[in-house]
Amino acid sequence: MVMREQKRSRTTGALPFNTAGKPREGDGGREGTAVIAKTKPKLKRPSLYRVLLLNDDYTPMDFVQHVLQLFFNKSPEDAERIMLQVHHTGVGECGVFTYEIAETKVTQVMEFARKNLHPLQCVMEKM
Ligand code: TYC
Repeated sequence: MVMREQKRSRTTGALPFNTAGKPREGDGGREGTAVIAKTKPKLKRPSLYRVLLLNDDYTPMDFVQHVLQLFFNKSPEDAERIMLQVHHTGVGECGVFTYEIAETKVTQVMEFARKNLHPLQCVMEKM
């Protein structure tokens, strides 16, 4: 029997002919090719949430301004403008954040208001 030297597949190391001298077909004719699974880079932008203050008849105006400066880093001028917007229209925007930050802000404001016995309401809404 004549044994020819065979070159192994670079990718699988398989020999191209079997011991009977027949071409291997176990790979459906793809011998020498490699399948590389593409994994999609799943980069989704996080959803954003608007944090809002709601109006009520009892929370003092200066307390609301204080909240806006303390928890939302607003200037005294912006804090007054937003407070008046809430006072006149019923609702005003404190800021836009990702879910966890928005949730934390709402919790902090609500706790601060309750501790000071004010009925101030702070909520978040998906944009
Ligand atoms: N309406 C309140 C008042 O007249 C002031 C106020 C403003 C309360 C904004 C809540 O989110 C608020 N004292």
